[in-house]
Amino acid sequence: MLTMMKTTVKQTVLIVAAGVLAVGTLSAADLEPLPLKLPIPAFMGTPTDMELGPNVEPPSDKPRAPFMAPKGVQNVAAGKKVTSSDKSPITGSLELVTDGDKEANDDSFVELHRRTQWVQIDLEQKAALYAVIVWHAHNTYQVYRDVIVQVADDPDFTQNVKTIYNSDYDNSSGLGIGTDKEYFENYEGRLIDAKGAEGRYLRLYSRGSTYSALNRYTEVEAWGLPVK
Ligand SMILES: [Ca+2]
Repeated sequence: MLTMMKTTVKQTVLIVAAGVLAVGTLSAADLEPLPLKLPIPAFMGTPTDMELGPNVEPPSDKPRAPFMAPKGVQNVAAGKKVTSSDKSPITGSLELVTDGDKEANDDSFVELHRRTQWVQIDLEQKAALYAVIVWHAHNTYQVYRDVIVQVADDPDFTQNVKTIYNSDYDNSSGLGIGTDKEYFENYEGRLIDAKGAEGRYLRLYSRGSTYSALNRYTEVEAWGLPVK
């Protein structure tokens, strides 16, 4: 009897140890919901009269589920310098992309010219990114085209380039065919799971929307941890 009990305890210890190993480097205790602050919704409900192509994610009338990220992540894009493919934006200025104001107001966004354009944020040091959230324009129903998001080690995007989102299903922006969904803009912004992608520079492309040929950026957040 005593021998049997000893064996059971020993087996239990082994099973627990194997369980811990199987979880990997991040356990549930290391995660917490991303502490997002959302802007005021500029409209409610979902559109009923817009035709949805097969590449557009049907809009949801439910709040987004909390996103679990490593404890201690910060918006490492906050207040950081923004550059762009468009040297003379039509409306607003580039610092509005990271100024923390993501309300659907006329003074919250920069608006770039037509066709494919990008904004780029210098995070000032390499970071492991877990979630990138972009608000293009949540003032009215619309779907942005060719949303492509990349991280890289250098400002020219030649070193260690990683694409974390690409909805350019017909390669009209020339960066390759993407298989991510197009989606309706709303006050929640689009949360992109960056899966720990590392880089110092973050670049976001777009090619107008179903509402406007222009490219509006209200805010971009990049939640991550510095890489030493
Ligand atoms: Ca802003």
